[in-house]
Amino acid sequence: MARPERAVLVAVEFTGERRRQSAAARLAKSSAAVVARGRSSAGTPEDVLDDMLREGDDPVPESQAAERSAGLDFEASLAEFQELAKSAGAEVAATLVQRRARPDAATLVGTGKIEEIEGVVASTEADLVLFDHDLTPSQLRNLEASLPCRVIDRTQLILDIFARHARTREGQLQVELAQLEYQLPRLAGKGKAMSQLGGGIGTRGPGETKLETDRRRIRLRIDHVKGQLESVRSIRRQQRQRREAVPVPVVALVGYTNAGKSTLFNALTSAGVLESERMFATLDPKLKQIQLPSRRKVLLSDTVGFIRNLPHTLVTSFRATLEEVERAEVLLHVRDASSEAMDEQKAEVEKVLAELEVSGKPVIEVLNKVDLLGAEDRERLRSGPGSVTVSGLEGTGLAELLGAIDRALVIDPLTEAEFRLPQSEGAALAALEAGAVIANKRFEGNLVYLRAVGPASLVGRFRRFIDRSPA
Ligand SMILES: Nc1nc2c(ncn2[C@@H]2O[C@H](COP(=O)(O)OP(=O)(O)OP(=O)(O)O)[C@@H](O)[C@H]2O)c(=O)[nH]1
Ligand SMILES: [Mg+2]
Repeated sequence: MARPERAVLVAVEFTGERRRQSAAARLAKSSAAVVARGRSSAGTPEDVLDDMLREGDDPVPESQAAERSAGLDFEASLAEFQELAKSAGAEVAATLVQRRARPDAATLVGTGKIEEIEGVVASTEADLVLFDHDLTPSQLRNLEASLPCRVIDRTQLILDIFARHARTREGQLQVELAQLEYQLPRLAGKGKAMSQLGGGIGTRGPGETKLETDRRRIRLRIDHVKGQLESVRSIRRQQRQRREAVPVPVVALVGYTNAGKSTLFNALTSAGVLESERMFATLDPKLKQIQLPSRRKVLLSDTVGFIRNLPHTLVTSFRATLEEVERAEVLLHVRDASSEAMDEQKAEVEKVLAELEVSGKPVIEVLNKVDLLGAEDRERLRSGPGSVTVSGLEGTGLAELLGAIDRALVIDPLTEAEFRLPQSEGAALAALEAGAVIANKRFEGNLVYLRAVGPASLVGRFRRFIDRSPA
């Protein structure tokens, strides 16, 4: 096996951005105030935000607790970045941190930091430098010019992990499309260099540079991939229509990457979906039918995990993969209850759900990995309303979770009816027994009496056998 690539990680924290973020959070909390102030000064919320930041050096001094929690957030995101790098197959040679008020427009980090990175790259013989931040095309170009190895930003890193994990044709095409669209504006620097090197007269049209042919090639490829995606999707739409001929509600597992969605999916279905300690193990949606305690059937859908600062291009390219989320009747928000960044992760997931415009759907919070918690923490979580505590790994709390799904499903509600059918109606009897919970079954002559609690659609299908005679 080839030696894993050695990477120098560069994490950046812009204290100015943090202040801006916390000001934005305060704004969001008092949206009424935003509207009022925004109107009076005829400004957008952005203007108001700028006002708030201009008001003084530190308009609202951060309390010590907030400082600490910001520090904790940074620690957690640093650990997450290292996990991302490992998930991409890199070996972490060193991790550098840069804190400054705001990004350098030309190189993101300062000149001194670049020299430091260069030194560390040389001494560790690293193959690449990973930035935990997005780089503009010109920042990428400038950094590549001053560093002796490849430079990769956060979006590219996540795209790379996605590329490793895409299994279906559609998933692979979506990743390729996102990669091409990422590359297009970043061709400039390399293209220019190449256009000076190559001078192939006659190989291109008059006045056309290498850069332009590269761009054209990428655009052509983008069109080609889009066309292929369209045909893959139309096949999937047909499959779905066939499936929807017998409508079964979809219950989608959503959550932060590594929260344990696939493990829970497998525990609920024993389907053998890949579980992995690597991030973004699941890229392609998996669907499997399960039966709830009420005997109603639902399709459980495992989906791609979300992450902090999920690149926007990915949200749009993966919209199709998240179609199951959009169609779902109920969402299971799987959360890693053992993570220190639990609340931050929840906020990130809710942000993506809002982008997918599915915030209105019923959500069951599934607090997973409780096996890793002490008795006290477990007790504290248990008392929370609207949530279920489980361990996907140990298979605890699953019955409770299935019951909660049953209660949350509003389509095809449960109804109860007394039936009286001839014993010769074997098919009807079998269908009721398979799809409903049966009680008080007794035989009288060639008749069967029973009480069934089941989905309205099933009970309605056999309403001709409902016993309306007084008991
Ligand atoms: N201790 C413990 N570990 C768990 C539990 N559930 C999942 N894990 C572990 O957490 C890691 C991630 O689990 P996955 O099921 O792959 O997580 P996922 O949410 O599907 O992740 P992505 O597909 O990458 O978004 C694996 O190492 C699992 O073994 C649990 O209940 N308890
Ligand atoms: Mg998964």
